[in-house]
Amino acid sequence: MRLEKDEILLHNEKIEKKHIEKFLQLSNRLADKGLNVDQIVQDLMKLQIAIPSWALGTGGTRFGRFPEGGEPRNLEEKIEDVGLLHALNRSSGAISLHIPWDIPENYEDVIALASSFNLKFDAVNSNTFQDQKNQKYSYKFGSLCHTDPAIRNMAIDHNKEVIDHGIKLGSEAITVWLADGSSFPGQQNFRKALMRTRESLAEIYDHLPGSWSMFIEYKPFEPSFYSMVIPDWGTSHYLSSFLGPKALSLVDLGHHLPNTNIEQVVATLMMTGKLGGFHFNDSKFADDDLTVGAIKPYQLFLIFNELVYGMENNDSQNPPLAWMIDASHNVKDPLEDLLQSIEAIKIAYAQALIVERENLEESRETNDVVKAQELLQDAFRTDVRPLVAEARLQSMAALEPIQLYRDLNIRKILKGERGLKTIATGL
Ligand code: LRH
Ligand code: MN
Repeated sequence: MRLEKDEILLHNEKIEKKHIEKFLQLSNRLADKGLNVDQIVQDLMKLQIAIPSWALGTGGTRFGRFPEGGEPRNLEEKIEDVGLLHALNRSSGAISLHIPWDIPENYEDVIALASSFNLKFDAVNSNTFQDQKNQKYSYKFGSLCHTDPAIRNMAIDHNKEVIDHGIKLGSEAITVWLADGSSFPGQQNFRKALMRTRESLAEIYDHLPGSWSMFIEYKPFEPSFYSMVIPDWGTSHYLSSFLGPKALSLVDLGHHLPNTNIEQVVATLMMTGKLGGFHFNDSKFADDDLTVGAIKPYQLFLIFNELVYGMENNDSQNPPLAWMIDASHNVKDPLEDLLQSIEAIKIAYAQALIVERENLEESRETNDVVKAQELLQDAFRTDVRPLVAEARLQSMAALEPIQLYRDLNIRKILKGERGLKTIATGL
């Protein structure tokens, strides 16, 4: 399904007047504080978030899965759905593929289809956490860390194949997340497992084209429940520092133990030039992959506060970041869930962009703790949605994407086209 420009223009015309009132009111307040509202809107328009190809259907848990209906049946329909999101918010200009769930049958056609929706291909993801049909060996006891060199080589070859798929698609990064670890004390030699993983990653690193990056994604547990070979940012940082400048750490917000200060992890990775990018989501307990900003919006703001500080030339040696969502939808329409997640990311970015940075640094240097918090929370408590909406309006997107998605009955149309029982590949 393809959205026509006039459907968006018609939608905006109906609500533009109300939007302009709110936007002007907020802009005047921010301008009084010496903030450059035009620049903020430009920055918001520029931020493009990649959509995971594995999160366009309804996910499930081991207890059950409740298909939404109208789910994409193949890569082409997944690209159409991301194209739909991008037409609605002009903020989802890329798709991140997972191999082998999304191996293109015809690269030209897939690239042409994606560019017809103004979409690029962001990082490609390898998968050595499942055994594929007719696979020679099993990854049951790991992949890049496996005690058997034949299985390590199989996993290394898979990652090289994923890079080759990405090269044909115009992608410039591979994300390596390993389920490798142990579920019982004594099961694994931690040192040997990490060393074998380091050596395996080095072989994959040597296969990277000049302009490519390798994102090393860490996770404290699941599906291994006693230890993971790459459990935290420190281990990811050790590996990316050992491997070389193309290796960077990927921060999946759901991959932290409760109460971890993720904004400090982000600051440290960025200050050391090793922050590659994000898998945005939210969680209450574990790797819940919930809608971004649904549970801990203040933490998301504090993370963007560190990112804006870093991007304002304080951490200039850190390469441009990869912005991606990694979510799984159990009870929401996947497309509405993704629209909400992108809105939450843009809101956190806008709040961070209106922080009075000089005053904040001055209050920090003078240990005026109360003033520092007041300045941060003034930004967090400012309703910046008119800024985010204005960025959409100037990008020819919908002022209220979810409202338009519903007014056009898009899910009903997709169910009509694809049926109620279709299940998209992915989680
Ligand atoms: C692991 C993870 C990883 C993906 C997978 C779909 O939990 O976050 O990024 O490969 O989810
Ligand atoms: Mn992830």
